[in-house]
Amino acid sequence: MAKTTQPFEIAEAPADISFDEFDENYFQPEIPVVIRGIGGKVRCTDDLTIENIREKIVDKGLVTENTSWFEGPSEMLDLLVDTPEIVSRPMGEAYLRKNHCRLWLNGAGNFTPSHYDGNMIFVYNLQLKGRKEWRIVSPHTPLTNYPFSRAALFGNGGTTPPRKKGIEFSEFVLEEGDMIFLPAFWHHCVRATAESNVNVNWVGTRKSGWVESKSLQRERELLKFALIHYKLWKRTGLLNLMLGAGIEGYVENFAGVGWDFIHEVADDVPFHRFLTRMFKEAAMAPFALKDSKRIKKQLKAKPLDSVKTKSKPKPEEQAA
Ligand SMILES: O=C(O)CCC(=O)C(=O)O
Ligand SMILES: [Fe+2]
Repeated sequence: MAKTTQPFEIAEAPADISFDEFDENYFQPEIPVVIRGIGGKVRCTDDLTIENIREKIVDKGLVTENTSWFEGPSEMLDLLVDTPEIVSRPMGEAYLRKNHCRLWLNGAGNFTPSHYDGNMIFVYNLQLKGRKEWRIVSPHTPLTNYPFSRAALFGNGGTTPPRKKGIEFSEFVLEEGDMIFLPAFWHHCVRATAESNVNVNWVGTRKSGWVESKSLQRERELLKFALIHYKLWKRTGLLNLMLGAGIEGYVENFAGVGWDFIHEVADDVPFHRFLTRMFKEAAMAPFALKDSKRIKKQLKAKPLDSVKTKSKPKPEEQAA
C-alpha cells in the first residue's frame, strides 16, 4: 500500500454473505470487514435495555466483570442473540477460553483507547444497540505500545488519527445491527456515540495459519521472553503483570491452551531477536512513566461507570 496518512476504506459485506465467501476473503487472509445489518438476521431479545441486560445477566452473576467489559461463556450471549454461522464455524475451529464471549454496556462518550486484544484473539463485535465510532490500525504498520503492553501510547492512543506517514488505518461507524470482524493484532479505539450502547463479542485464537506481521513478530518475541523468564524463575506473577495487564493465569492459560501454545509460537525466535526486543521495550519506559496516572485511571474504569454517569466526551477526546 502507498505511503499515506489517509485512512483506507474498510471492506463491507452484506448480512447474507456465505460462510465460504467470508472464510476465503476475510477470515483466512485476516482482513477486517464490516457486515452491515446482520443483527436483523439473528434472533435478538427485544427488551435490549441496559437495565434489562443488567438484571438478566450481570446481576445473576453469569458474567465476570472486567476493566471495561463483562466476560462469560457462550450461554450468556445465547440469552441475547443467536450466533451467526460466519461466527460459529470459525469459532468451532479455534482455541477458545472458557469466557470467550464478552458484553459491553456503555453510555454516551465512553472511549476505549487504542489497543489490540490479548491471547492472539480475533474478535467479532456486534453492535446490538446504539452506535460506535471505530479507528483500526494494521498490524503491518502498528502503533507503538507501552513496554510489554498491547495498549498504544496515549500520544497516538486513538483520540486523533495517526500522524506518522505510512500507517494503514481505517475509520468507520458501526450502526445498530452491524458487526465488525477484526483479525488478531489490529489496534482499535472505539467511541460510543448513542445514549445507550450494547455490544457483544465472540473471540477465539486461530490454531494455525496466522498471517505474519510486525505485531505478530513482536508477540513471538514477547512470548520468547515469557519462556526464558519461566525457565529461569519458574514463576508467572511478573509475566501476567507485564504481558497480561495483571490478569491472573494469563500466560498459564494463554489462548485457552497455555505453555504448549506459547512454545509453538515462540520456540523459533532467535536469541538476538529476543534481546533486541527487550531493548526496544525498555526504550518505551519513559513514556509509561509519563502517562502512569492516566494508565491507572483507565485500568480502574468499570463497565457500568459510563452508563451511571452518562458521561459526556472530555474536550481532549472530542478531537477524534
Ligand atoms: O466497544 C468498545 O469500547 C471496545 C471494543 C473492543 O475493544 C473489542 O471489541 O475488542
Ligand atoms: Fe478490544
